[in-house]
Amino acid sequence: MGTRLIFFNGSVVAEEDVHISPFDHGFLYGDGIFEGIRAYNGRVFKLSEHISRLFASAKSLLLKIPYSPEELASAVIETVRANALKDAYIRLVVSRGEGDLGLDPLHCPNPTVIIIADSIQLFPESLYESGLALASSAIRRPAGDVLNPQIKSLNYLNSILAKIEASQRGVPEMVLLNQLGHVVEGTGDNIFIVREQVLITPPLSAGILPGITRAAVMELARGEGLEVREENFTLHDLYNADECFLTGTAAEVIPAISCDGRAIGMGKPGPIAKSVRTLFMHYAREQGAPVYSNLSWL
Ligand code: PXG
Repeated sequence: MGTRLIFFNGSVVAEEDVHISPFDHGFLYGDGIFEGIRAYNGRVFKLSEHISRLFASAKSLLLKIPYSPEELASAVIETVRANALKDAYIRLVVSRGEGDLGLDPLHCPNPTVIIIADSIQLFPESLYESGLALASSAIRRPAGDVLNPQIKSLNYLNSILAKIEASQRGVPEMVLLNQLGHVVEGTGDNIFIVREQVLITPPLSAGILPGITRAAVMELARGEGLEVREENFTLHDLYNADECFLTGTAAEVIPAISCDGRAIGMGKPGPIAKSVRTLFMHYAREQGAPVYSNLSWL
């Protein structure tokens, strides 16, 4: 892998030339926000949705992003182009910036903005065919009045604790519940179950990240005439579902075949999960903001 080119506070520079202060509050306190975005086939998927979600997270944290949404969208495209990528995983990070050794964000006048364009493989390829085994986590997602899961912040310790549990339980991914015992999401992905041909996913009010893949899947499934409901459900409902799958920018659409040792449905990827995955992968390749004005060489 050659040197990656990174957007860093307004210019695209070599990875080695990115210097972030030890006093950056993103590092000291996890004070900042991010987006994980993908480019497929020379197009950035759902770019304006990701930019909007970033600005919504920033608003809640009173973090002033020093660019307009349009400027930031162009910076994402410029970074992918600078790295000559067709398919990419893009990480856009805005931290509170350099301050002093105190929590107060008012002492951080200049947010740090970074865009990385690289690749990601969240789960091994074979799991997309065979499906994931899940386990339910003892770690609860924080309630909206503790740390709102709708804010995509740099504090991922809640998910990281669950990931540690995943490796100890010998499964690739965990399912988290909220404090009411409702299933909410995975460590970095949203969850759907299928029951009698109906897709069910937890509502935003359960305390989830409003996933952009989740929204795309809901729209695609409805376009195929499938019923999709946003409804709370429990582990019992998950164990007894006909099918289950997870969605996320990194995870894409991946079937799940068991949870806590209970087979879900037939214990193999179900027909709706498979067709939603196929629909999504086609859609992702065709949609999105073009990175290269002349797409003919692709
Ligand atoms: N829930 C959570 C908690 C997430 O972090 C999603 C759902 C899915 O949202 P999108 O918009 O991507 O469909 C996420 C996104 C990783 C990784 O390495 C995961 C995410 C972002 C970046 C990296 O697992 N999660």
